[in-house]
Amino acid sequence: MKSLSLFGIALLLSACASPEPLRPSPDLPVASSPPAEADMPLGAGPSSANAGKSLASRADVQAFIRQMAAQHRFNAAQLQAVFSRAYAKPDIIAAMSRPAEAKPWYDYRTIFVNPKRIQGGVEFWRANGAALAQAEQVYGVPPQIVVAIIGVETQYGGNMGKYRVLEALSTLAFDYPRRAAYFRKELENYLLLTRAEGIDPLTLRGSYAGAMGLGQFMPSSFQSFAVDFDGDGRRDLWRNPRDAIGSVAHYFQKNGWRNGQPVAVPASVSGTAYPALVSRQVNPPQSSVARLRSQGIIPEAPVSDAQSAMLLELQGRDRLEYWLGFDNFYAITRYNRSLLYAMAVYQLGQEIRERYARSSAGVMPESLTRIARMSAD
Ligand SMILES: [Ca+2]
Repeated sequence: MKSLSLFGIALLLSACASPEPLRPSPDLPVASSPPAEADMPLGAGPSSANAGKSLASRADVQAFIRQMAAQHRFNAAQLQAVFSRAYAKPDIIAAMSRPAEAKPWYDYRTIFVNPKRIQGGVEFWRANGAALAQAEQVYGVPPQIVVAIIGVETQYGGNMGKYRVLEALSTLAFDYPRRAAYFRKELENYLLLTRAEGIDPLTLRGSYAGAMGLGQFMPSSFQSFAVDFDGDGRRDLWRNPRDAIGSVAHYFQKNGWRNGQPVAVPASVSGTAYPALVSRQVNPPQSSVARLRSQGIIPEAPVSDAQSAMLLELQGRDRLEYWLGFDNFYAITRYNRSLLYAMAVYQLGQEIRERYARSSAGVMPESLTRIARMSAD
């Protein structure tokens, strides 16, 4: 979920309805984004009645402030002062309401798995090797996954979002009825976390849905998974890559990542049974490699027959591609509920890993390099 300037297009998120994702974009495409403010009709959308008025002047915000004071002992006058300097942003409602554009895999892939983002990942890995190694040791999540997430989410911190988080969350909490309950809770968590971290809630910036920092954490995910990985007493996911790396790895550890297990492998298909077995929505793997094999679906790399697996069908430029996705593939979708997102993170990570190993001249044994290359192909 980041800004338009980067991609100029809205990407799809597979639109499945439930359950609530654990992290970022509720129904938001990753890397989708709001249009430039200049493009927006002034006063459009549900908040036009409140155009130009501060959030503090609204009865619904007043009720929210009273609730925060009662439930969490906030100082109502201080919150009042904060909201008197914040405004709803109608362009956020417009961006949320715009239907996600479905892109075929070959277009989606190009946006994330490209030379610039691969090279950026190698540089990020070099600059943060110690933190990545420590995260792998502590949480069992390999560097290439953490690096690829940060690369896909924010171009390694190059694009963490331009909206005041307070205004993004308030706009969606009070002017976007369809998701109001979700975003009110996120706003509540945001005020709690900024208080806990000693941060002025008016200062932080994020995506138009309120996702924050290098890994684009929603406030509730920040509360549950952000860690002070460098031990300086603060959880800073904006300017401290070490904290961001630890927090992304911690997120994966708590959301089903299985250390040492595969993510996905290419497969060949034959016969007539496989089309009905293709996973088109985000669900945990419900079959086994052995069962899929018996239906004519053959993994093209060594993998245990007992491994849980789902069959993926991706639209390549010239033909359909088939892959098996495993539990760790599903774990990536916990970060952003999209099969294409998970495959992009995986393939970007493999490319970064291979390039990093090659450029580190002999650091990685040839056999590992070969495996990385095989999985990336
Ligand atoms: Ca820290």
